[in-house]
Amino acid sequence: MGIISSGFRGRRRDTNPALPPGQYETESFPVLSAGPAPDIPTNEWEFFIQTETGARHTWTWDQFMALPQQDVTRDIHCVTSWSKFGTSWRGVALDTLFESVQSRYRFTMAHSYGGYTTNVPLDDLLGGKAWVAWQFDGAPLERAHGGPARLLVPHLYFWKSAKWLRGLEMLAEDQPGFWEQNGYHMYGDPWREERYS
Ligand SMILES: Nc1nc2c(c(=O)[nH]1)N[C@H]1C(S)=C(S)[C@@H](COP(=O)(O)O)O[C@H]1N2
Ligand SMILES: [Mo]
Repeated sequence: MGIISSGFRGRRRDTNPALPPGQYETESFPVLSAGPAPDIPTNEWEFFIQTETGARHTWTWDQFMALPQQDVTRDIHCVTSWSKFGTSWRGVALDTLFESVQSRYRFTMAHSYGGYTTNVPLDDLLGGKAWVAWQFDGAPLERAHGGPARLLVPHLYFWKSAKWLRGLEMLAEDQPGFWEQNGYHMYGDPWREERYS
């Protein structure tokens, strides 16, 4: 009997190697927002990166759309335990946006329209690991999911992927954002189950 039950266990979803510990797979795309979704027309949208000198690099929507675009397909993992495999996005790599930015600071705070914040180390935004995404599944990103554009940092829990992204503030030291001040982990690696601190 033991052999049979361990055989069944081997086919359970939670042994799927693509599923981080404590997660289950969903095919739907839940909406999780701490407040109402702001309405940002693209002609009023602006993205900024602010450095220690006070320099503020800004991109209008048209300037942002003129940058090289990338199509990426990644699994995403929400701290509330759902994971969604193979989500498809189009957007601008943070590597591209940081090409014109000089900073010695190694940490960032992502700021959203509406006031949401979340902290991400600079190393986790560079090296092909993060995007400012404006398309999901071939269509403009729905407002509920962060449109016109959101941060996409798929290797960290999804609360780090700030919706309605407005800009990045460079920081000398790591500081907690909205959920991190409310008990979420400062880093949020789903493979180490860094859910809460
Ligand atoms: N601006 C903003 N970004 C946010 C949030 C939020 O409340 N406001 N929620 C975060 C959380 S907790 C998760 S799980 C994901 C949810 O993204 P989704 O609604 O597209 O699934 O967005 C993250 N980004
Ligand atoms: Mo979340």
